[in-house]
Amino acid sequence: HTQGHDPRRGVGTAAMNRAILDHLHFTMARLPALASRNDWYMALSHAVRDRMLDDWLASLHHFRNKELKVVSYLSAEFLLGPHLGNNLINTGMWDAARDAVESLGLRLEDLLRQEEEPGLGNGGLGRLAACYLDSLATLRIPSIGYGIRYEFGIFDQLIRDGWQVETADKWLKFGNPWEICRSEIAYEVKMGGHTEYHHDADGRLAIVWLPVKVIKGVAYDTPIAGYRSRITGLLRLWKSEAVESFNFQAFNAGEYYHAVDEKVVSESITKVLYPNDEPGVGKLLRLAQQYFFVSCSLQDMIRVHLLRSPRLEEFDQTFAVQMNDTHPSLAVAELMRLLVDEHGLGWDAAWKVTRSTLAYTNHTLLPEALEKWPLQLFANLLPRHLEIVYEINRRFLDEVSRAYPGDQARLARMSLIEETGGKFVRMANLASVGSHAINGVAHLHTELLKETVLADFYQMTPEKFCNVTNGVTPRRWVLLSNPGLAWLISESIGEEWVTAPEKLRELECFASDPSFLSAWRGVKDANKRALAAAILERTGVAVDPESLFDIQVKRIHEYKRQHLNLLHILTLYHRIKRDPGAQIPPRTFIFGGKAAPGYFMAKLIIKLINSVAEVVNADPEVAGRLKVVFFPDFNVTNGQLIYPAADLSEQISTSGKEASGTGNMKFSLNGALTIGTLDGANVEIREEVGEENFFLFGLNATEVQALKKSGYHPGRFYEEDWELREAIDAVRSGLFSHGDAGLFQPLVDHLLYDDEYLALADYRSYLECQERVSTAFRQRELWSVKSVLNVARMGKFSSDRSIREYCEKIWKVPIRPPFPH
Ligand code: 26V
Repeated sequence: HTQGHDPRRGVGTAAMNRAILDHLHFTMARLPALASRNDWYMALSHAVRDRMLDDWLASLHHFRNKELKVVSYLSAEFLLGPHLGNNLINTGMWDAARDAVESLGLRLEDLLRQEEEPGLGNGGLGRLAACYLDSLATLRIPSIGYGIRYEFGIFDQLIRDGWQVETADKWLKFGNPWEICRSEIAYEVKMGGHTEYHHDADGRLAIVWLPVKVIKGVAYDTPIAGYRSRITGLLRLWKSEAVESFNFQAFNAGEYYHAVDEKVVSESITKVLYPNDEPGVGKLLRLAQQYFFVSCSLQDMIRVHLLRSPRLEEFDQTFAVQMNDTHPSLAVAELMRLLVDEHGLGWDAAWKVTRSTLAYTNHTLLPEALEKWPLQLFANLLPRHLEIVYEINRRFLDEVSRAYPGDQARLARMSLIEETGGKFVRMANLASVGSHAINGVAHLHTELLKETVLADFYQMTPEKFCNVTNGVTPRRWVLLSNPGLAWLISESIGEEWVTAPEKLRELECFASDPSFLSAWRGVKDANKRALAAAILERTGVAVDPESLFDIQVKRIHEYKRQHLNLLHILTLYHRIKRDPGAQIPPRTFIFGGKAAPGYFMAKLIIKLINSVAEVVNADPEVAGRLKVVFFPDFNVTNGQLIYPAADLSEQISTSGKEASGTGNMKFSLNGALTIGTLDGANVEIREEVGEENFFLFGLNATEVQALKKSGYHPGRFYEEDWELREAIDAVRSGLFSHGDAGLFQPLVDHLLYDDEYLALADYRSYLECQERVSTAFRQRELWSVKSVLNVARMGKFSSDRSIREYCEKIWKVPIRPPFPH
């Protein structure tokens, strides 16, 4: 390219300054004197986007290159977080943009803050997809992320009187400079109706699906910059619209308004993201969302494939398709339908190519989280797909009976259709049967998957199973969010760690260098002061940056045990009140996370956190020693502020319940020490950082199973541990609810009489472990050494490593050498 000569491509300060002013004028139609902060943000973002286009267009061209297999990541969620800062980092334009913005009398920080983050995901699963897009582009692998362009992403969380209140996330309100609407890339998606069988002129059977409704999906493309890789990935999100035939020439007003109603229905498909961790069964609109985006994506892939080759039997050489959980698992039936019904392939040829194209990642073992759709609902929306599912099932169960003659129970368990008490389509079974590879997201999770929910499938086809432990991108989660730490690391060992994080090991020898350790601590302290300022601004609570920042941020769920954390806080509170001389280093407990709107217990836990905070923070007897904060609206943007400021990372789920966790990795990469159970990726983090640098407590997964089997009685733990009793009784007494003893009764009863997640069983072990934390934190120098060693040994958890493993084990995509710098 002609960078440097062509002012539209120049990345120097002067060229950027010019470009921003040009966009303010030609794109935003604003005079500088009258421009709002959003106008400047938009102008800057357009200037940055312009400079991503050469690489992007070159990268898109790769889709036509027969030699290159394209990775297609199908996900109902992409929790991207703000683009601007990340794009400046990855493209290397940060300094020029900052200087250009300053030359205009503005501050880059302010413009970065202006961006509304695209919160198109619930939590870990959606954020993982976003980290993987970053790594795919960084590793120069041609890739497309396919998903849904929700008009409203995950709700914004407000806290009113200690309760969570949800408000609509109007992220598109001021425009989105990062997306390009490709009106000409659009597909029709049928829904409802019935099927008919006809014989054509040659006597061949033709299957016709006569839908009651047809919806159009339009592509919205967003460029995903790789880190200095000159490759820009594609995120293609589908928006639903009414089809062209939308009838404006209706005969009468009634029909006209009916046509308008139809348009509203069509557009409603991609209106809103569902909170996926809400208990309760299938909503029709959610099934429609899943089918809609899967169908658009597969039609798009087939179009791309046909540009390369007319032979659809070779589709698996063009695309490796990863299904992110079961949300896109309709891909199994839809690809069969497209190949057989629309493109005339025989069943066997279609099945062969379907299986070798698709792969399935499982993200949870919780039985209530395994998707299944009521058969009638499925039949009504997708009549043709149900026939296909039946045919897949018939052939599959034949195989099962051949492999296990007479084993009726096994047949019933493996069937794609559940028939015990109400009929359902089991999406995990569909995904498993239709894939050549099935993976879990951490070593322990994969082992448990093979032993529990997918045991029958593992026994029949063990070769399909593998593990790919999750990872996070060090670009967003260190370089962008923790520039102080990134700078200190690069000063010491060079910059290669950003794409070769195993190099972080070289930090180990700095762990004995007092001046390095004090600089390290200086970075942490500055990050803590920044978080303290944000806490004061958003909650009115003043916290001491010198205190131990003990942080638990993640979705609120009983299995994650925020209430166990609370029991520790209550115990410390009582200990200090009983013995004001108690040697307990000052702590600030910080919580953050959203509860699914319909999940009563999770919302009650938020209320309890806020109620405990109210009492503890106002009590002069613990002033300067304990503070409790609920940081509202935990999202990617807030995470970037919070992870770098943590001393202690809370990863305290019941062992065997958290598939992997990825927040655990973000904390540790930013120098926090972990207190955690042997669950998910914690196990591997502890292996890497060393057991002496990890605070372990609690039952392991085997012990959890054994205790449950032998009959767990939480009441006994309550009876036998007076400090636990004191903590629970305080909640029960109304101390935290202005005397209203009933308010937290459901939570207390749940703990005493059920306690599905064994909080009471792990209480004592957790407390003892927290005492070890307190002791360790008093030796600040030693704490910093452990912090450095944590970061030095976290290289494994870069999402680049995860993506390389997917390439090798599942996608069969060659790993390209790093881009020469
Ligand atoms: C769904 C549901 C639905 C019913 C109520 C309970 C419940 C709980 C959780 C979920 C989410 C399942 C899928 C998911 O988000 N899994 C997360 O995936 C992350 C990325 O692999 C992983 O780090 C988290 O441990 C895992 O929970």
